[in-house]
Amino acid sequence: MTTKQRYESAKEIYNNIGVDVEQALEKLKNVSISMHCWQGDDVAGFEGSGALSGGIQATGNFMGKARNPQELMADMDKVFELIPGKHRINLHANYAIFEPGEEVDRDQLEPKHFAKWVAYAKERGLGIDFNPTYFSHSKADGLTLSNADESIRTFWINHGKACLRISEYFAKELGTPCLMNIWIPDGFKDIPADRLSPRARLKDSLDQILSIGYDKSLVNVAVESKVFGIGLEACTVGSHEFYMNYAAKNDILCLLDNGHYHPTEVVSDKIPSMLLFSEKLALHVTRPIRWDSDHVVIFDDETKEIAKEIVRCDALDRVLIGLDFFDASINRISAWVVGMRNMQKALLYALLSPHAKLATLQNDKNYTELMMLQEELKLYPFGDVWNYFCEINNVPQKEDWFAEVKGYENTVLAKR
Ligand code: RNT
Ligand code: ZN
Repeated sequence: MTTKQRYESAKEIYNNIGVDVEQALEKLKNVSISMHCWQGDDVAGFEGSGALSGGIQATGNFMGKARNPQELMADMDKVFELIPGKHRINLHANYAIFEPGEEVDRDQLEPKHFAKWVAYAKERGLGIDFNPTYFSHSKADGLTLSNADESIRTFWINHGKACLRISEYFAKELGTPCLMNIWIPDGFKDIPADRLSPRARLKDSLDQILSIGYDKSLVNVAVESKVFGIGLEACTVGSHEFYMNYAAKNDILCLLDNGHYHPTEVVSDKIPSMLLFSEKLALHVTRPIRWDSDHVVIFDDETKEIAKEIVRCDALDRVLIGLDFFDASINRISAWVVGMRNMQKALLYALLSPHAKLATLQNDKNYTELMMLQEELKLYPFGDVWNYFCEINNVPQKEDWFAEVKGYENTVLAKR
């Protein structure tokens, strides 16, 4: 049977439970996922500053990591060839591209230092999202925006302001709003004596950054909380309560990273609550194994549940989906492709669920049938619809994309 024939048969099976498969494919085609640049080089960036700091870690030493902008861009191109749809790229400030002699510190960054990224994105019709980089820097040993040393705190406030201007530049150049997400590693290894003052300083620093004024139709500012980091186990200044309140009061976005909560706490459950109170929500989809390990996103239960909540809340245009993982132990391009395709698969899986029917069962307290149907749905011919989606979007189906990655590994990565 051809892919198309399998699809037609699957479509009929889904139609029988009231799912409009064509509409699902149409919706999926229009979802752009923000692909994080930092999977390509283990969060190294182009400053040559050395070790990754801030309590995050990439482990492994697989061959062929991107060492410069050209290599990173070429690797990203390879990924985009292998995933259906049109997407976005997510850059960190430490991926600025300087002309020789043009190097500046992070508080002095300007749009021109990202002109090459804009050219890259324009040529390919991609949007850009952005992140100030508050780690891997001599002034970022433990505390940045919450530092008691005013000169260090001011340096980081200025970095935030510079990044807001750069985010506006991206949005204007590319004609699509830029998400600027603030995550800082600030915290304490051991029991602090004062949890209030660092948080008060962080609050003031954010106020100062936002005070420069920016066009809200161009830039969505988000704040990303965290429960702990390596070396910052006892207290995180930018905690969930801190940022959820800050975002609500200042009408900016919360970004939920599903590696940043207690191990049995799930982001999927938070999505509907957040959407009741905010117009937009941002996500970092990742896979934490026992801690915020940033493993590659797979097609697992929580990824599916996150996708289901987005779809059920009819919020595909309100939830800004980005990925956040960095695995250096396997082919980095394969890692990207697996993660991107899995996020799309999870969305398709959610779009192929008869939500109204299931909700009726819940409302009627028909929990027996609800459980039965939710379980049976798991074996519906989802893969046949996915393969057809790949076919009509001109990308390889099933595992066929891997030969491309292997070829690239042999001809390009192995020579680095
Ligand atoms: C760290 C946060 C943050 C980073 C990136 C590199 O725990 O998840 O989003 O992963 O900014
Ligand atoms: Zn994150």
